[in-house]
Amino acid sequence: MKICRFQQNDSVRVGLVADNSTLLDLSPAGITRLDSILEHENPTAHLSRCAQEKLPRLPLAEVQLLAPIEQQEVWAVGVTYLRSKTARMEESDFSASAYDKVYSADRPELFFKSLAEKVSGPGGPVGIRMDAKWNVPEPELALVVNSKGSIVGYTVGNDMSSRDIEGENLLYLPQAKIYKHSCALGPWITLGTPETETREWTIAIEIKRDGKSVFSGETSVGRIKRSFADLVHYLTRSQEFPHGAVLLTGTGVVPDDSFTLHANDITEINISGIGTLKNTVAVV
Ligand code: DO4
Ligand code: MG
Repeated sequence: MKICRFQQNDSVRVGLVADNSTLLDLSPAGITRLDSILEHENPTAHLSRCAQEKLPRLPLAEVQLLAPIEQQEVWAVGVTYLRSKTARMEESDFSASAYDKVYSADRPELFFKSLAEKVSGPGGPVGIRMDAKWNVPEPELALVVNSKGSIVGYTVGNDMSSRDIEGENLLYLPQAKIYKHSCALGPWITLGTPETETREWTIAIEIKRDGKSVFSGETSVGRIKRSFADLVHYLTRSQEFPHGAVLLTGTGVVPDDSFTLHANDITEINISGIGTLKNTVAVV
């Protein structure tokens, strides 16, 4: 089951995605916020009951989808794929041993990424810093975690990053990773898939410039080195998330070192069990 946030006229509502072109507006069933589903003890059963009511059907093309997040903090883990470790070590002699060590250490690299209100949604901008020369998208599976620390769903994430700033000095990581429009999520949340099934999903990205493809790449969720339970365990250690959290699980697709994003490039990230998140690059 897939749930989304959308705007129609001036109101923000929650929808159940019925198929590739239609959603059911859940507001007549009393569901006006995602958290009423995400915090429910059985989100999919709750939603199935609500969906039995006669609900308005809306063409997806006629609504504005919003980032599927309300008040959750967004966090990210890094260096969870071998490809990411190798890319990071090549990017910086200075930091190479830190990336090498964190890939095999018990404790993962974990960093704060964004406040909910700063996240870009489907069709929104993703930023490249005006003081960076080497910028990339990072296509990542995002775990949707409720306030009890349970993984209740998944969405598509983009952990936009400035590789020259990150490579210059590890201590610049927050500047390389956290700036205006540096995080995008969407197009919706897929609920109720067990980790074993999610690990079969593929993550693909295509970047288009002036209508032509300039980069494409693909990986599999199954290549993430750590279990989801382990990642959430470290996220929630000595920490509370009263509104839940969204956790980006790291990138396994890194373009060649000669590639950098340009303003107006289009990024399209598809995760097979979820859908496609499309954004336009803007200099910030
Ligand atoms: O320390 C660098 C961050 C790596 C990252 O964001 C990733 O692997 O996805
Ligand atoms: Mg990342």
